[in-house]
Amino acid sequence: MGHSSHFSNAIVRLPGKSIAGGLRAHNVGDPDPARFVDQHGHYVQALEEAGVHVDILPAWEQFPDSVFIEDSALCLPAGAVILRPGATTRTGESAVMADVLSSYFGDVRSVGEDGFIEGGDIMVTESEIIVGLSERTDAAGAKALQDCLNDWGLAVRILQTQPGVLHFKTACGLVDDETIVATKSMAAAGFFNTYKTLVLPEGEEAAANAIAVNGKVLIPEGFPKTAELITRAGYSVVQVAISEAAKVDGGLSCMSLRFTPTL
Ligand code: CIR
Repeated sequence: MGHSSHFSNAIVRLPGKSIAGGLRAHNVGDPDPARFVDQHGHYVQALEEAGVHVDILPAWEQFPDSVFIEDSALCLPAGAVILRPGATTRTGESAVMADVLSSYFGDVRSVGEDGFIEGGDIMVTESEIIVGLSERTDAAGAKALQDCLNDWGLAVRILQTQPGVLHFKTACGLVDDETIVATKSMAAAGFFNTYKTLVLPEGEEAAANAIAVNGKVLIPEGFPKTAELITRAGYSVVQVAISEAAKVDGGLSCMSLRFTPTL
């Protein structure tokens, strides 16, 4: 029952009509805003069914990618840290997060403005915080996070996310406090030697961004071999449809901040 997989609360932000303007590495067509809202509702329901109280922020049309709220802040047992997204169209998303998170945490800090760091590049486990440098997260941003967390006694390990992978957690996710599901390539990189790992079946790499929530494992719908792999490993798997988020490179972790408040 550790802090990296058990949470009482989550914050999400509704997708806006501007979602068609969301960033993506490859264009496979725009997300349908109404369908996205519907799928988002089911995502919220899956979190609630896992015992999480979900607070829903309104859509923020000015920032098409703001539904991917994980990239703007990091929530930890001792407090929250406001991040600084590295995509220029997203940097402004974090401006409101200190206000939002001060209702839940007595200690809300900020990485400042020296570098860039997005939540998708941060994996919180029981023993450490892993930061993957990427196109969105640079060394200065990672160092700023490390400095922020010094007096909370949290170890930060900085790695290089593999080329062509948007975020570190695009290629891996936590399924419990000590087990990580990862693409074959990420699992082979040697990052997770002190963890148990489950290697995703060939062709189902897009299912890597699983999230562990209070004993359940949420995975994207449409990856039957992954569902079987994780179920066989003894987990209670919940499949969530995220086709619209996926069109703009969004996954399960990025659509919520999951935490247990200190206030
Ligand atoms: C972006 O490119 O920033 C968004 N379209 C997707 C962000 C996904 N975030 C995440 O996986 N943490």
